Amino acid sequence: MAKRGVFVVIEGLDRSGKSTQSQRLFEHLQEKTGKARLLKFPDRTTAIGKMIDGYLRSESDLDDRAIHLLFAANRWECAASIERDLLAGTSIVCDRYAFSGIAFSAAKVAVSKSSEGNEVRESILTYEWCKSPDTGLPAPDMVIFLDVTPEVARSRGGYGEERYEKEETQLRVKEQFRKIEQDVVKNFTGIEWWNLDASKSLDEISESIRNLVALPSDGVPANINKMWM
Ligand code: DGP
Repeated sequence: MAKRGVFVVIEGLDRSGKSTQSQRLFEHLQEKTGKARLLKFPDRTTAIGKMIDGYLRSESDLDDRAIHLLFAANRWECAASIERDLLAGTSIVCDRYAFSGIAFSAAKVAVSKSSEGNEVRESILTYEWCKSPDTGLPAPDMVIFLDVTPEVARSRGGYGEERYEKEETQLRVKEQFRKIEQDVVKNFTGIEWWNLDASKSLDEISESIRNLVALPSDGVPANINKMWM
């Protein structure tokens, strides 16, 4: 039987260079092993992905729970093929996964005014609620989080026009990623979590990622863990 492929997720805030690094790692694994697949979530090409795309561009408005479930469903659409490919020896590089799912939804706040006239921000969805729709998805072997400061993001041309691309939102999302990291490190021994400084040059980051990914490919466990189980 073919040795199982390695499953690597690249996570990070907007403007952290995730998509470039995912592409580079995919090309590296393809060259090294001949069997690699690049995935990106949200996958805007499916029927569910098109609804997500309309929401992100603010062309449609959806209930916060409904859109959260659509993002998760968009990952579930690929779950069986991820598992099949890994077992057939194909390595998978995934640009965002369930970790973005939790971070972006758990970071949502409702803003109201207190009786003194101060702005009050309250979470809309709890962390635990955000975790549950992705429970049971194939879990990656490692998550590489590209850490970028708002200053660096600004120097790269700032955020774009989409719904979450605002500095205040990104800072709250970053806090949620820290919480997820602690959760993974404490409760989920099957996943390695690495933080990389995304302010370095593209080549330096690619090299660090290649060095990290060389480790599990030598000894990937035969079974595939399930998210949060
Ligand atoms: P990208 O195509 O990588 O630029 O991602 C689009 C935006 O969607 C980005 O601001 C992050 C956000 N996002 C990605 N995955 C999820 C998810 O599962 N849930 C939520 N709420 N937002 C997500």
